[in-house]
Amino acid sequence: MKITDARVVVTSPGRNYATLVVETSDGLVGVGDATLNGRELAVATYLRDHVCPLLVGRDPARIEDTWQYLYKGAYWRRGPVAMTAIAAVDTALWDIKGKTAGLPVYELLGGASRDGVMVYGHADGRDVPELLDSVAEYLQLGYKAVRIQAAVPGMAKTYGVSTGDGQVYEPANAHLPEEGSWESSTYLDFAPTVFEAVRERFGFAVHLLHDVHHRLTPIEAARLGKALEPYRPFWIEDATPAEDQSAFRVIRAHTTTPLAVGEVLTSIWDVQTLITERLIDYVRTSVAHTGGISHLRKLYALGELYGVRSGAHGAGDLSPVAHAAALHLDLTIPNFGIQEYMGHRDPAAEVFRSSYTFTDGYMHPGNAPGLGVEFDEAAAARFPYQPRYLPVNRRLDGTVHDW
Ligand code: GCO
Ligand code: MG
Repeated sequence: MKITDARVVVTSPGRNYATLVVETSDGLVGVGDATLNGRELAVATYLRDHVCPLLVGRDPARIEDTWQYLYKGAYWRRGPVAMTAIAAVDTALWDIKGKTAGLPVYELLGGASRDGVMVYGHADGRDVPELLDSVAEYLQLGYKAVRIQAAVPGMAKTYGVSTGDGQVYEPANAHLPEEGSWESSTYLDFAPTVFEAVRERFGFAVHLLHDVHHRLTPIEAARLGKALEPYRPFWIEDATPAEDQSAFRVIRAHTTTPLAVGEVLTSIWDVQTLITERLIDYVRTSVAHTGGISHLRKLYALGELYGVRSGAHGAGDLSPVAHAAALHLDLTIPNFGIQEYMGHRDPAAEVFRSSYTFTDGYMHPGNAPGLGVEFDEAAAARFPYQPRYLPVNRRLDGTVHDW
């Protein structure tokens, strides 16, 4: 069997998604998610101009060899654009391998290690009462774990809080990035009161997660971790900017609150110190941005050695193809922790027909051969790409801060 065609489709059914479609001489089709939110066309170009021509004529069964060929062959290593492009190829080849074998991908990865994958949903509120209502809705749906984000008083916009007009909470603007505002001191006083209110109303049986989105200094993050200890968070995420691995030594020295990081990290080398020095508890690297199933599986195996569990990024800007791939891997690894699940807005389901299921807080990838997601190119053509930017964040004095 040979690869006969590889093409990238960028479509916007609710938000932008880039999808790699790989066809074989046996008539099989594999898909991979190539979406890098706000920089979609960079990955599309990387694939179209530099990778697709190399794929045609290759044996789709040689997944690891193709991974190494694209990674080492480029000479320029790592980085979100290259690693998302390689991830898309890798994922599509696993999809094809599953379809060739007539098996769901998780069976090829060693089979299920659990019955279902615990996922967490995103509760949010423009104030604490609204957040409490949002948490109640998730619990009603059966979620066992909920991420809680509330608007920080005095800030024009807070990350993770929807504007209430049906827009996803990461407002993407067509012309210029939207601007949010931030002051760490206000946030640090406010965050524990949010946890206190949620625990008071719902008790301790539900897992509570919180995303700091890279905004604190190491000692501020340490203070937050300590302040939240009585409320026993499942984790605090991205407490400091992720690229500074040594920051986590400071946070770790001060608090037992579990730490998660990694959604912007793209390789096993980016988390080497974090894992081998046991500086974190959950690693958030994703199938979509971290070189695909093949590379993420190695990264998780490293985590297993050091007691670090998975907690993969699964925001709505990772397509249903990436979500399916994540579920297959989550189902198999011994050190699974939790999987983020934000869902996808309509009309994404018209373009991506997925066979994964949600029951009582747990997801399953389904038993269709391959990944179990069909990509409808005719439907995709109805939703053309729309230029969009993620927001920029400023401190109250105007200084650009991490968003
Ligand atoms: C999360 C993430 C997302 C990112 C988004 C960027 O934890 O879900 O932080 O919300 O901001 O994926 O494109
Ligand atoms: Mg995050």
